[in-house]
Amino acid sequence: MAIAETFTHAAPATTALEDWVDEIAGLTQPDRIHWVDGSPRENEVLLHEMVTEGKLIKLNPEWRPGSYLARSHPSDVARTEARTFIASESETDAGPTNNWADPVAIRETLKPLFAGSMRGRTMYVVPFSMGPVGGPLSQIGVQITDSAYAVTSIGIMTRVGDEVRQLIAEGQPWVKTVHSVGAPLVPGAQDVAWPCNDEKYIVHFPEALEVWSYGSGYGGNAILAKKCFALRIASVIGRDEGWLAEHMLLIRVISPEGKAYHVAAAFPSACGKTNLAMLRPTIPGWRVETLGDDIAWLRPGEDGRLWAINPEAGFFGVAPGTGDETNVAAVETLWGNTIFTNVALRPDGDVWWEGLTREAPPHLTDWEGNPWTPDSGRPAAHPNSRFTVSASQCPQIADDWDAPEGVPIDAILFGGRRATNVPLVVEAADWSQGVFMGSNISSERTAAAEGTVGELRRDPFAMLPFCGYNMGDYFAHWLNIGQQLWFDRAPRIFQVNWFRKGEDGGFLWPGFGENSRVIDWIIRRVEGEVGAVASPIGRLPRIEDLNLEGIDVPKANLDALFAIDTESWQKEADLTEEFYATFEGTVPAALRAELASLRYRLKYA
Ligand code: GTP
Ligand code: SPV
Ligand code: MN
Repeated sequence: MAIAETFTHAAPATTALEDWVDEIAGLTQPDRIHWVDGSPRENEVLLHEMVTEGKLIKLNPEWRPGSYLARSHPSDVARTEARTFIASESETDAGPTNNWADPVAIRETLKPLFAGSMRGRTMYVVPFSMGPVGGPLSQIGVQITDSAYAVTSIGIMTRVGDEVRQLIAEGQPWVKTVHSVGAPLVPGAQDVAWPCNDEKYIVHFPEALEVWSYGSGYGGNAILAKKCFALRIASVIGRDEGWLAEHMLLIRVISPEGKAYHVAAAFPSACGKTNLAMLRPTIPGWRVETLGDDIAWLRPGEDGRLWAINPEAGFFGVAPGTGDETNVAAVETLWGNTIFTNVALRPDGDVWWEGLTREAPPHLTDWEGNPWTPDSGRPAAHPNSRFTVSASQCPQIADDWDAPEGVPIDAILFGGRRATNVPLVVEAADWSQGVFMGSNISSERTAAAEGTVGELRRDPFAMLPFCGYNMGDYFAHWLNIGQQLWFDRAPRIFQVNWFRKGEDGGFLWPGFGENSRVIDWIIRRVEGEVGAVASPIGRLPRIEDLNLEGIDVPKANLDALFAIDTESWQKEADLTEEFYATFEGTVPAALRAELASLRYRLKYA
């Protein structure tokens, strides 16, 4: 029996939803429609079907129960920023950092692509909630997709179920998202393991609250609840309603005295969010509980504090570099019930990637399905290979991680991957200097998006690929949010950089669990327990205030980690000025004033 027949069942009548589903089915012409209910049994059937169709490899249940490996098409391994568009009514609303598309024209472009694009396939209708269903900070949406891989991923990353259809029936606003891999099957044609299309479009309609994605099966292009909705569309909703949708991890830090603090941190893609989210402090007495690893929605509360939720329900994390020595909590999270994409396969039916263990196994099948040995001269796992796993499996997830009202934030961190210039940690004097720091994040490119790895680019608030509206307006919105927080209750803002390198090209700071030493200093600053040294770029720690007990970081490294080279910083200020100049005058005066005072301090300090 076809799966659609097995699972089609009575659900609350939601005319608007059903009309829309009919309309999309009329356009895309699927063979079957399957209303996804999010049940474990449905998930099992979908996974089983994909194994039968050769789309997933079932891993050896002895090592990795309930887990699967997907191998993407070699061309469909990361977000495609050049094919990602914001189709706002006015071009200025998308500018200058997004690709803008005229909404009327792009709908005309998309229509023939989607016409018949689901022929021979099942069209899945997936109702989902971002944040706990019905929560005050939560939002709902529906994804239509012809990819079962996307359905099972959405099932892990969001809350899927009929309660969402109930909310839609009750008239709650919802976001419409349509996804097709763009690979219709003509009768009798053999399907491939990873259907996709060379032509790709990831198009957002912020006014209509719609996302249309064509041609890609990869995470950020296909799990539309994630970057497309929870960041690009949600940032627009947040602009209009007075809150923030951010590319941030969320943690609770518990001090040796037993006091809890909440920290949100924005780092660009593949720059350490999942790692910090699952931090295992190396300094005695400190504990970290995980709340989220990629996205946070933050809203000023009536108490003058900034409250945050993680709208997701799972982790779509970078595999390479995840091992017992770096992120043991992630390794433990991945014990089972995980979908891996583009990692290597071991002969015993388990998975492997660079960094999982110190030594590579002697024989593997690489992410493209070819035989691999350690002297093959290429990575066994794709650098952007990922795991998809439920947040609830994380051994250090906070008990109340899905509390609908969220948690109050004490500190916000901005960071990037910078081999030079940016110190290990520096504190902003106030909200406006903090927003200035956020607006200036720059980072070396990683494998998380197409482009040249290693090249330095500006990535304000780690939101360059994810802000759904005008970046200058977004800066102003951050400043406005600050004004709604009561002065002494606003989170303190810090800039961090785990990636500074020495002259030998090695990292100056051991990173990972040792980052707890930086968190310790940050919390003691929040508590006003330690002083700081003024520098032209912000407040630096006094070395004697850093807890460095039990690690062996040479004095020369410490000096280098905090060295502020005035000349390089003047160049950095020039780059900021050039960057701001691309904003056609929309950079708020307060940030231009921050730049001017930075220049002043660099000159006269
Ligand atoms: P996205 O999921 O793409 O948003 O990435 P992310 O920000 O969650 O990055 P993640 O934590 O997955 O880290 C990406 C890479 O950075 C991995 O290879 C990590 O091993 C490495 N990394 C993370 N933290 C540190 C650190 O403190 N020091 C060093 N040297 N590398 C780190
Ligand atoms: C990122 O690239 O920031 C990710 C992966 O977290 S994706 O969902 O593809 O955007
Ligand atoms: Mn991310």
